[in-house]
Order: sequence, then structure tokens, then C-alpha cells
Amino acid sequence: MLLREKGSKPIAIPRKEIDRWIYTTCGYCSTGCGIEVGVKDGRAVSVRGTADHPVNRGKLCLKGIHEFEAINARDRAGHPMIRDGADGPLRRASWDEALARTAGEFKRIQERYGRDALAVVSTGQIYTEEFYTLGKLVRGGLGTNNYDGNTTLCMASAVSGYKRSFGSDGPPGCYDDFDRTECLIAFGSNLSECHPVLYYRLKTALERRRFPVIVVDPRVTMLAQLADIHLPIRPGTDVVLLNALANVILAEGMEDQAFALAHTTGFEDFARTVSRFTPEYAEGITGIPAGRIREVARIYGRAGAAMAIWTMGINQSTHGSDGVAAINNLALITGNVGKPGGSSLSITGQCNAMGTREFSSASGLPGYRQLENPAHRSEIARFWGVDETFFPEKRGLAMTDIFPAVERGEIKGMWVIATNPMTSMPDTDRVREILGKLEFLVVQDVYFPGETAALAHVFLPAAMWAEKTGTFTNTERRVGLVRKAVEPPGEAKSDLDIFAALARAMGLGRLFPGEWTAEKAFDEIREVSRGRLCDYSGITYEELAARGGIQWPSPSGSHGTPRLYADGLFQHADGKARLIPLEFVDDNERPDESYPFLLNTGRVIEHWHTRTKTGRIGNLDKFSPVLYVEMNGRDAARLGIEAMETVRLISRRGEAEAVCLPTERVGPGSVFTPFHFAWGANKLSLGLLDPHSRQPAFKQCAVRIEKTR
Ligand SMILES: Nc1nc2c(c(=O)[nH]1)N[C@H]1C(S)=C(S)[C@@H](COP(=O)(O)OP(=O)(O)OC[C@H]3O[C@@H](n4cnc5c(=O)[nH]c(N)nc54)[C@H](O)[C@@H]3O)O[C@H]1N2
Ligand SMILES: Nc1nc2c(c(=O)[nH]1)N[C@H]1C(S)=C(S)[C@@H](COP(=O)(O)OP(=O)(O)OC[C@H]3O[C@@H](n4cnc5c(=O)[nH]c(N)nc54)[C@H](O)[C@@H]3O)O[C@H]1N2
Ligand code: SF4
Ligand SMILES: [Mo]
Repeated sequence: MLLREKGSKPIAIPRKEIDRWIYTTCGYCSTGCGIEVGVKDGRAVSVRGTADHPVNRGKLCLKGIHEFEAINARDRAGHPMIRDGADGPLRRASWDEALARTAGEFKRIQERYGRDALAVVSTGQIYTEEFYTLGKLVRGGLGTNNYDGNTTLCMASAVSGYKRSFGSDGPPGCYDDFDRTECLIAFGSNLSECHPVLYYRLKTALERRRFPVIVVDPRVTMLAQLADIHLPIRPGTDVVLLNALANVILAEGMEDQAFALAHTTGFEDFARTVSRFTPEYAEGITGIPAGRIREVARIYGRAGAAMAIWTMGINQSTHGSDGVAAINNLALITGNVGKPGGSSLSITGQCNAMGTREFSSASGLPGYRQLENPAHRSEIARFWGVDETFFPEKRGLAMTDIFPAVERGEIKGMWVIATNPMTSMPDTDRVREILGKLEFLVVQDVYFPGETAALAHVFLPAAMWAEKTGTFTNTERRVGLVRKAVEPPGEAKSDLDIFAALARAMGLGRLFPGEWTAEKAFDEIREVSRGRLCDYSGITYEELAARGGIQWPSPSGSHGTPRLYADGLFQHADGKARLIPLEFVDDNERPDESYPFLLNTGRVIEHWHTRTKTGRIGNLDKFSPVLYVEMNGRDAARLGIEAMETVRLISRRGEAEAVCLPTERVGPGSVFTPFHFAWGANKLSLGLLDPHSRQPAFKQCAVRIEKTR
């Protein structure tokens, strides 16, 4: 009222006529919010949060609220395209022609150079049914072992760390832990911008009941401002901090000995290693005062139930997998696994980064099975009706190793599905050269043009979120249903239909008999997962819609499981978890005289990754329209750079121009820039790889900043 009196307009939400509301799950991040699409005359015209949904309780974040606009945005691809010759323009083609060309080139390349000369690079953003279908085609039909996805840029370290500690992938905790914990420690997670509805869950839990929140992040994020204690860690040194926390917990007898004895192995080696990581030693490496480390260890160690969460600040590091194992170590010595409020919970990234881990076969076989395990190979061979000797006996190259293999001439063809490496991989000038070396590149996406699509020989237009039916799995293992609300544009087909059609074009139709549908794929998923950790056998689409999702394992007759390992039985053969001694390896590019700043990269709330969606949505793009770099005010003053002045960022790989924002949010000597812009962060990044997970260290490289005038 007051605002109106002053003459400014209040926000007006137009009343829209809606024919139907269709229940789905959000297609952006892994929080997995329940969201309904409002349809009018066959068009998506609105969305609303599902009021009683167990995840979001009716709330949505900025991206969710505008999600229907991504469907109607400009440049939706409606027909296949083909490039005649090596460098002719892309021209419109029929599906028959595009599929025949793709099938022909895949066959030619595999016959001439071998099965593995074709690489398949997928995503964390299509449905689980689509992942399963793709995996069946690639592992059971194409037979290339160079099959992976962008989850290697994202969740690979979490997967690797979970496997090393617990014997299997699968986040043990759940969101309900926010409501039950007595201490939360968050590592490298910008929760308020990247998982805003989880931030809301955390804040609501804190309003009901105070408990200490500790945030470990070199940057003063909004989450850091909410924290009781913020530890502005020197980038890339989390393993040292974690070892020191364990050091104090053991030195002061705060461990849960009964739990550690009954449910872990390796205690003595672990204790010996962390005994060297005193808080004083850790202070020298992490920059966190020893007294602070002791204080945090005591809060965490004495809490009845303590919860650790983490995201890319841990995973995207040269020792990301060790960082995850170190967080798990801390949880294991204090008995904080499998109990209400006590967990080691990796906050996932993409809407279905979990689904690909479960059923895409990208790093193994469906249902968390491994290529290295002969029993797993024969189970799946029998289930799919293929010869078991067709499967490789170990995993092939990860996404980050596939690109160098193209550079070396070992891979000649690539199929890129729902990912945009020309913007999201480290050192994009090199990525461009690598993609240019391919004899054949197929890109399957929902928009055209795009940075990667522009280089394709064949472009396949896909239906997007809410234009097809299927499921996503979120951070807390909750399988959520996405229903088809509207028709895709033009001739675009669901990824599932594209996979089945390509299989037929390649003479592999036997893998997908009859009419291959999401329901059929889901039935196979239920069957193939029976008795596995990620058991879907008790899940149906109807139950998913009725309950707002179900958390696996959900064997027949059950309605899901909130926490893994509640019985203390882990997935290693002896049923015990491993305490893993971890050393600190300091191998990042370090700032020096020529490149004096350490560059940190990440996200803003308005944008999604490479901006293919959010860059096309006015209500999001206009709030974050330009590439910027945060720099400490003292550094800016020293270099004579003013607020909003355009500066040049230069690394050993490339250059980018950005608007400078002097701020106290980053400390002296470090700068931060979002990675969403094709002309930004990844022209500069180095992306050294973690030895276990092959995930790139996107968050640490050295740059120089110059004035442009
Ligand atoms: N708005 C929005 N939300 C998203 C996404 C998006 O693109 N936009 N993407 C989704 C996806 S796929 C993902 S993976 C998640 C990512 O979610 P987050 O990981 O939360 O996001 P980031 O901004 O990449 O990085 C998180 C934090 O790590 C910190 N960090 C950097 N180096 C270190 C370090 O050495 N140690 C520690 N402890 N911290 C460090 C950074 O300062 C940053 O604040 O977000 C998901 N949600
Ligand atoms: N410097 C730096 N780089 C980073 C990161 C960082 O923090 N810093 N983070 C990394 C992380 S965690 C991630 S997850 C990656 C993300 O990197 P990308 O996966 O490259 O990012 P997106 O823009 O989400 O790409 C998804 C593509 O799929 C398309 N698409 C959307 N829905 C569908 C669909 O249903 N079907 C098909 N076929 N296509 C679809 C979109 O239009 C888009 O082109 O970036 C990584 N790169
Ligand atoms: S928090 Fe994530 S899942 Fe929820 S509305 Fe926002 S983007 Fe969608
Ligand atoms: Mo991610």
C-alpha cells in the first residue's frame, strides 16, 4: 500500500486462465522440487510449487518460477540438421536422413578404427528411463567403452569418495536431517544461490530450533553470512582441515569408539596419519587459526548428531575424491552415518545427476553394477539378451580423458547429448580444436544455435523437460515423476525416442522391441534393480505422483527409505566402511609474479550453467546480464581499478573481459567469476584432474588482471 502511495508499481502477478495443472518435478537442480505446469490451449503458460510436496512444501526458486519460459524460449530446435561435406552449412534434414547419416558414420568409424573410436558424452539432465535406454544401446549395441557424461565435471568425486568409504555410491542422508541435526558443517557449497529451496529448508529448521552452522568457503557467500562460524579456507586445502578436525576429535576422545569398532576398518592407520595433522600444522596450510579448528572440532565432535554437506568446492579439486573420503572419515569416527540428523550428504548438482549414476551404465552397468565384476556382467548380459563377452572388463575413458584421446587421434567420432562442453569444459580454446579434429560430431540438444551444436555434422532436436514423461532422482535419493504437459516443437522427439530410432537405424532394434516407451524402460529398471542398493522394484508412476516421490531403496511393498546404512551394514564385502588415511598433495597451479591471482569459478542464482535456458529468459538474464569478476577492494585500489570498470583476465590458456566488482566477498589475492558465459571462466581454466575421479579442478587456477584502458 505504502509503495503505491509513493507512486511505484507493486509487483503484479497476472491472473492466467489455466486449462490444467500437470504435476512434475523441477528440471533444473537436484533439490527435486515438486512443480506443476499450468497449460492453456496446449501451451505451458505458468508453473506453481506443489503445496504439500515433501521437498519444497510449495516453494520454488527463481529458476523454477520461470521454468515454463524455457519451453517457450526462442531458438527451440524443431527439426534435424545435417552438414554436407566437412564444412558446409548445417541444413534442414528429415529424421530418416539424419538418422541414416548418423548410423552410417558410426558404423564406418567403428569398422575402420575399432569400436572404441566412437565416444558418447552424455549428461545429468535427461530422464532415468532415457539414461537406461542410452546405456542399453551403448553397452549392449554400439559396444564402445568410451562412454561417459558431464557428471565427471560435477559429481565424480562424490561418487568416487562414497565408493571408497562405504563400498558404493549413494548419498546416505536426507533433507529431514536438517530438522534433526545438532550441528551442520558445509564445505564449498553456495547453497543459497545453487539450491535455494534447500537453503529455505535449512533456515526454517533454524527458526524452529537453533543449532550451530559452520561454513567452509574461501568466499563470503550468503550461506557464510548465515553461519555462526565461517572458515575462509585457502582454496584446495580442505583435506588438511578435515584431517586436523579428526586429529582434535581423536586427541580429545570425542570419537564414537563403539561405532568405529563395529562398523569400520582401518582405524589405526587413519589415527596414525591424522596425528600428524595438528591444528597448528593445519593453520600454516589452510590459513584457519588453530584455535578455530579446535573450536569447530569440539562443536562437531560433541553434537549428538552432526551433519556434513558439500558441493563443488570439494568435488572440483585435484583431491576432490580425497576431500569426500575425508568428510566420510569424520562422519564415521563420530558415528554420524545412517542416523537422524547425522550424515555425510553430498548435495547433488543437476536434476538427474543421480539417475545417470544409477542406470545409465556410463561408468558401469545398471543398478550400481560394475564392469569389473564378472557376476554383474553376466546378470546384465542375460537380462538384455546379449553375449557377456561383448562387455568390456573394465571401465573406459572418463569425459575429461575422452577429449585428450580425440586430440591424440584415438577417437574419431563423438555423440554429445544434453551437454555443452564448448562452454563448460576447462580450456575451451583447446576444446574447440579438439572437436574440430573429429571426423563426425553429432549433437543432440533442445536449442539451436549453441556453442557446441554449431560445430556438429548432424544436429538432432530433442524434446525437453515437461514435453515427455519420465523420472529424476534428487539429492536425497527421491525418485520424482515428470509428466508430459505439452507437445515438443516441430519434429523434435524425446531423447528416449531418438535413442530407440537410432538403434533401429543401426540394426539394433532387437534391444527395444515393439514400441519402446518410458513405461517399458521403467519396468526394466524396476526389474534390474530388484535386490540392489538402488532398488526401484516397489516404485510405480502412480505412487510417485501420489507421494511426491519415493526414496530408494524401495523394494516391493515398501514406500522408500529415508536413510542408507541405518543398520550399520556398508556395501564393502565385509559389511564395514573404510577409514582412509589421506595425505595432502599440493599440485595446483600457484599464483606467481606473472599470474598473481587465484581464480575461483562458480554460479549465480539467476543462471543455469551455459545459459542455454536462462540466457533466453528475460526475467533471469536481465538480473545477471554481464560477465563480472569479484576482486577484493584493496587489490582493486592497488591496481587502480574502479567499480564496474571492464578488465582483462589473462591465464596461460586464454583471455576474457569482465566487469570488475570490488568487494569484501573475496579475500586479497583471489578473484571469483561465474562460469556461465561462453566467453568467460573456461577460456582461462586449467582443470587439472583428480587422480581417482578424473574431475577437473575448476576452482583453482592462476590469472593476471589488467586494465583495458
Ligand atoms: N543457480 C544455479 N543453481 C545451480 C546450478 C547453476 O548453474 N545455477 N548448477 C547446479 C549444479 S550442476 C551444481 S554441481 C551445483 C553446484 O553448487 P555449488 O557447488 O554450491 O556452487 P559453486 O558456485 O560451483 O561452488 C560452491 C562454492 O565452492 C567454493 N569453493 C571454491 N574453492 C573452494 C575450496 O577450495 N574449498 C571450499 N571449501 N570451497 C571452495 C566457492 O567459493 C563457492 O562458493 O549447483 C546446482 N544449482
Ligand atoms: N569453470 C567452471 N566450469 C564448470 C563448472 C564450474 O563450477 N566452473 N561446473 C561444472 C558442472 S558442476 C557442470 S554440471 C557442468 C555443466 O555443463 P553443461 O552440461 O555443458 O551445461 P548445460 O548448459 O546444462 O548443458 C546442457 C545442455 O543440454 C541441453 N538440454 C536441456 N535439456 C535437454 C533435454 O531434455 N535433452 C537434450 N538432448 N538436451 C537438453 C541444454 O540446452 C544444454 O545445451 O559445467 C561444469 N563446468
Ligand atoms: S531449488 Fe532447484 S529444484 Fe527447486 S525450484 Fe529451484 S532449481 Fe528447481
Ligand atoms: Mo554440476
